[in-house]
Formats: sequence, structure tokens, C-alpha cells
Amino acid sequence: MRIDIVSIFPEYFAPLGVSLIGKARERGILDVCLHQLRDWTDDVHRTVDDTPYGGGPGMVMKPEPWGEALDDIITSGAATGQDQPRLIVPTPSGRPFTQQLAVELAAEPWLVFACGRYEGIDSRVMAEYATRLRVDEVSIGDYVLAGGEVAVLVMIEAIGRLLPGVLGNADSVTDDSFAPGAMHNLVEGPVYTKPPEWRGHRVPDVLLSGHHGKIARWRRDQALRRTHANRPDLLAALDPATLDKHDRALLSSLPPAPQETASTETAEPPPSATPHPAPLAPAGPASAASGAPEPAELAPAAPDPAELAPAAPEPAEPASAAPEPADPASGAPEPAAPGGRPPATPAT
Ligand code: JAH
Repeated sequence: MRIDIVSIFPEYFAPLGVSLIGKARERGILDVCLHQLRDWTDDVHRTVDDTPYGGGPGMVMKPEPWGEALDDIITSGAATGQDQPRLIVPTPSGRPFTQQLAVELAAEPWLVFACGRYEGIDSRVMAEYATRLRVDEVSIGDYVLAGGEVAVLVMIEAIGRLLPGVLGNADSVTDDSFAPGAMHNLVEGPVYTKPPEWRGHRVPDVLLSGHHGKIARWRRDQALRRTHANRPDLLAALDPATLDKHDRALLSSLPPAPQETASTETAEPPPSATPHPAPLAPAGPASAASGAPEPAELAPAAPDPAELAPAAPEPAEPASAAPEPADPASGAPEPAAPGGRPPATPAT
């Protein structure tokens, strides 16, 4: 697989030179090419951002450097016989990055990641490339980062370990939490190794028993308990047909979901609501909607009169209002590639 990454901070990707992904690159399973977006600017300041149309805080990435960069990268790859890449743009407003999407992307020969900074990339960039290739705006979770770089590291690690030959033990992929198959929509239970007792904590006897049937049942119970405790959203989405009689009995014995679902719930329940949802009915419909905000809560807050004031006329050229600290790579002709490799060159 070939991966191109475009960023104003290519030095963020030094971790791709080590560990699993670094080894995959050494073995030729993965070819990662880093690109400095500012190399595709033509002004002396290497400007990549400008003020947002319509007003508002922050800055937006200008479309022109992105267009020049992506055109060059796509052309250079096509010259080496590769098909069109998929373009992945990390953004909090994207579709969720899931194990399913990681599996899908791991089957692609070529991915290009575009890392935004500031308030994001001018949306016409995504519209333009969507006319030529598959473009996905993707979110790795419901939080805001300072830019897309760390999200790309996350995605490349999740994708890279799925590539044939990257993991030593071929089985270790299929047992993962969220992996399609037996453990679908359950998180894994606890794991143990030697010694059998450590600081007074014993390894559960069943794991030392050698009774493989009992061990499998115990592990499934643990997975159900942990999913119930940590991910009630996953449990609510579980297909009841995947639950056996023992599963259902176990779930019925568990107390009401003990905590908010960190992954999806953001709104406080209304004061009248019970503090915890009712116990999960194993075969029933998802009860997760109980915490959903009322439509009235979604109504915009009273607007700040200042925000409704006519926007100031666009300045001909914005003052250098970039909120980023000085870019150390700015002015450097090429970023250093991770792991002391030669500088990445836009692919040939
Ligand atoms: C922030 C561009 N889903 C995590 C995520 C991904 C990207 C960004 N934030 C959060 C982001 C600023 C600019 C992208």
C-alpha cells in the first residue's frame, strides 16, 4: 500500500518510522510519502490560510495550495501505474472512523491523507476532488484536535496493522474488539499472564484450569460485563440473535447501566429524567435515545448581537493572523522523513 500525507507539520509523522508501521515500511509492505503543503505555495510567506467568508473566528486553509499539491501527488502516482487514490480528510464533522472502515481502507492500494489545521480546509477542495476520486471526510471521535495530523496517525496505525504480513500472529486481528465476527460489538475482557499471583492479585482460576469450554464461556461473560459497564451504546446496538440463553441471563442480572456513555452521550439528561437508564432489555429496542436532547434544546441560543452585525469588509490580504506558532518547517525546503530516512520526495 502507498500512503501520501499532506500537512504543514510533516514532522508530526516521525512515529511512522518506528514499531509496527516502521517495520512494515522497512519490509516494503507500506510506502509512506510525506509532503509539506507550503511547498505548493508561491508567495514569500508560504501562506496557507485566510479569513473565513461569512465571518467568524479563526482561519481557513486556502484552496489553491491544496489543489496544486493534490494534483501533483495524484499525477505522480498515476505515472507509476497506480490507480486513483482515495482521499481521506480528518475532521470532527466527518463520518466515524470505525474498524469496518479501517478494514475497507486496508484493502486499497493507495491512500492520500489531507491534514487540515485552523478551522479546516476550504470545502471546495473536497468538492473538487470528489468529482475525480473517492473522498471521505472522517472523524476519529467526538473531540476537537488542533489539526488532522494526530487523527491520521491513528488511522494509519489501525489500517497498517491489518495489512498482510504486518502482524506476526495472523489470528490476533480477528479477535479484536470490534473485529467483524464473534466479538462484533463487544469489547474484550481482561487478559493475564504469568505469574499466577502478583501483589496478592490472583489470575482467575478458570484460566488455569485448561478447560477450554469454560474458558471461552468465562471470556464471553467478561466481554459482556465490560461492554455493559463501559459501552452501553454498543450493547443497545447488539443484535439479539447473537445472544445465547446464557448471555441473556447474564445481562439481565446486571444493574442499570452505571455511567454515561462516554463515546456518544454529550447532553445532560433533563432534570426530570431518572439518573440512569432502565436496565437493558436484551432483546428490546435501543434505549439510548432517552438521553437525546429535546428539539427545543437544539434551538440556537439567543444570538450575540455582535455576531449579527454586518461583517467587516474582507481585507485585501489578511494580517498574518495565523494562530499557529511559527512553523519550524517553514522555509525549510523539505521535511525530514521519520526514522532518519531520506527526505520524502513527491512520488515519482
Ligand atoms: C481539527 C482540522 N475526529 C478527531 C478530529 C479530527 C480532525 C480535527 N479535529 C478532530 C481537526 C482542526 C482542524 C481537523
